[in-house]
Amino acid sequence: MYLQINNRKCRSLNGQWGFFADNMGAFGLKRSRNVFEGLNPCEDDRALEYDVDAFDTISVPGDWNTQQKEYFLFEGFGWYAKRLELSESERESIAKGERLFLRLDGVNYGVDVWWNGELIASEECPFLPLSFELKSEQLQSSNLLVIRVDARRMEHRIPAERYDWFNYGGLIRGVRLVRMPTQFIAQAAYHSTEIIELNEAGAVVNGKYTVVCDGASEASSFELELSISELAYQQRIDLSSTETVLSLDGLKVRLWEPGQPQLYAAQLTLYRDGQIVDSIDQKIGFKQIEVDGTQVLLNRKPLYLKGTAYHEERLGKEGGKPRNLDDVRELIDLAEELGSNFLRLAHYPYDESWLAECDARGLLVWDEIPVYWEITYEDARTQKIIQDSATRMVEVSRGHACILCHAMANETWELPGRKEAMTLAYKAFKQLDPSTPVTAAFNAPFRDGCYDVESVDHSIYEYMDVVGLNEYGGWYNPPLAELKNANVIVGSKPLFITEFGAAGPMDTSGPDDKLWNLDSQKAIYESQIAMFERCEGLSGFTPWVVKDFRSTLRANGFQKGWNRKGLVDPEGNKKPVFETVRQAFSQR
Ligand code: GCB
Repeated sequence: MYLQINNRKCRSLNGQWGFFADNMGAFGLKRSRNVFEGLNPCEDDRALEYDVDAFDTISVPGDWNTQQKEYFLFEGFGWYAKRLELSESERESIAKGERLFLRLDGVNYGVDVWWNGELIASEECPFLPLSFELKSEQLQSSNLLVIRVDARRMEHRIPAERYDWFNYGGLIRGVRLVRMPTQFIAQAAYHSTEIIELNEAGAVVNGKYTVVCDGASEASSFELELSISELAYQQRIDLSSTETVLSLDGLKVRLWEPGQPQLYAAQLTLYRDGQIVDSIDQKIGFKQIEVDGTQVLLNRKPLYLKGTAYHEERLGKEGGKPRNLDDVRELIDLAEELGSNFLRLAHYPYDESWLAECDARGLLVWDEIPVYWEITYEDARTQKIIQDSATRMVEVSRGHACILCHAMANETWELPGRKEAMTLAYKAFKQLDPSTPVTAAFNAPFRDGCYDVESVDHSIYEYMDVVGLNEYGGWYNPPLAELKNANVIVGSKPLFITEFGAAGPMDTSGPDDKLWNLDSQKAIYESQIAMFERCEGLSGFTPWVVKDFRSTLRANGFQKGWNRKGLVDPEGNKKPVFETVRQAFSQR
């Protein structure tokens, strides 16, 4: 289930955990499984060889790769162990009906969870929040939590075995225990703003609030109240099912948009037989996205995207997943310095703190499920991960004001079963968040001096509300000289460039037509940007990529395990192209 955190009080389990790197996947087999049953190795010979209390330690959140040298290239099973005390009063309240959930904010990749030796969950829904309920009878005063993270790259997974980034494994995001009342609001998301009237002072809008409650039984009567005090707005309804969609009509608001990120505090309260049983606070924003021919309209105005594209990798020469909010903020600061209005959070779902930051800063966001390059669409396991990822990603993001579009793929092509499998993602997106455009990033060959996405027969193209194009003119193909008169064809839908770029290793220089130096990187950018300016009707562009990032695919002498196409180097030092892009954005 998806348990939204909002402002709920949680007990953080972040910090030091026991850790064992198991390259054979040997634990959990036969007698060795006793290791996570918490048996005392001195008292019980079945556990003689294993002792979770003697594991090395590791920090959570954090990938394991950048925490110790010997884990750097480790892609197997990582076993995490933590002992947890629960007070008598905590256990009593849970025995009386309060509920307790273990929440993993995001794991790479698969996960199995044992609570006091009992397997309570096995999931493959990478990078997204997972919650598991712990029942009163499973709780003791001292408990052992063991989590196995399976970070192997596998053909049936998304992404599959080959991709251009680094496989940072482990409990990459926070872990917490969440105590909830018997009946509670599990999810609440405001979305689908429709502008009815627009003037200088603001707008009159309609919108929808989807609320999912858990535990509400027929024996009692439940009511749900929404209040937005700044707007003097209140609505109270009887709950007839666990999922409810509230219609908000005729609200006079200031709209949310880049440069004016107006947010409002909303409060939802759940009543049982007239008594408050649960309540949450969240921040919402009102913005309308429409597609009009080949234009994207934000609050009825044409939108030109000045984008910054990311990997979720922190600044610093080691790389690694962000470990705290400051790491995330430093990365988003770069987009603001560039003058961007849009972040492409490529190629997998990012921690929710990115979305909250972008809500507050007024930056639009593209989120993306990891359907990347080769995918085994016909495999039922793959289909399930695609559908679960699409559903969970949108459950997390749809209530955020910053969301511009949901992406179902990056650079995929016609392999058997593609359309059928991607229909699952499309339906999940549209069912949960009908007003947000669906998109994907496509390749198009450079033919007759042009890039034309519609010249390629992509079976998923019909699902696109807006289209992303990745092209690497000047870098992969064609050479820089041919870019001078090149063009991008905008077809029947809004099109924006989701990737272009060139590598620029630090401290290099050279002629424009020779690759692998900062000067030719800049020349390629200038030529590319000139092409975008020539291209009529283009909806914006996004350089690939803000920062050099680790990738095992990148193995020449300039790369040494890093994709060097960043506007800044791993530590955040700016390359000359940073200024090129900043200026181009400032002229828009
Ligand atoms: C692409 C991919 C991106 C790569 C990039 C590159 O088209 O979408 O993940 O990192 O090219 O640098 O080749």
